[in-house]
Amino acid sequence: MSDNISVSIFMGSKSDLPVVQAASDTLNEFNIPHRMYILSAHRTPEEVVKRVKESEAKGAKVFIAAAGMAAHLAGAIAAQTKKPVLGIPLGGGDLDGMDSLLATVQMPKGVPVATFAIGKSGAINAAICAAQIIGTSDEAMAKKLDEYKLKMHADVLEANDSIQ
Ligand code: RP5
Repeated sequence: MSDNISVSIFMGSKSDLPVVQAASDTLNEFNIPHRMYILSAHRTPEEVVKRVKESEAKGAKVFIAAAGMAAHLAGAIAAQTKKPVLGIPLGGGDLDGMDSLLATVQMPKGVPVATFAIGKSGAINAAICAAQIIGTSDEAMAKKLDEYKLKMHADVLEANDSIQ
């Protein structure tokens, strides 16, 4: 049995899972092998480094990192890898995600984190973006993305028809 993965998802706390699950569900829609880690840049920094290296050894091409509050997880991962890192800022703290948005997006030059919307929409978009990155060199994935877009288009038109 191969336990190769294409994407690794990290989240800072178990409390993040209800939102981050949407990223995993979306990767599953595209049949993208992945695994999830609950590890914190602040509470378990050494374990984060170890699992980034483990993910790369398992073939991860893209990292997704979700955290709330002082959200340093995506940046801490980006410091350890040359693979693209997609950051999802999470709400839930007293500042409703504005804290994690700024902490995730404001990376110093040389260490990019591609930052998505706060919360579930960001989690879904990060997964779609991971599919798009994979799709740049994988024709079958590019085709699945075409189908995804066509379905989204058809769903909106159907909703529009349903209220006429
Ligand atoms: C962040 O702090 C986590 O990503 C989470 O969003 C937030 C709160 O964590 P818990 O106190 O719920 O574990 O590091």
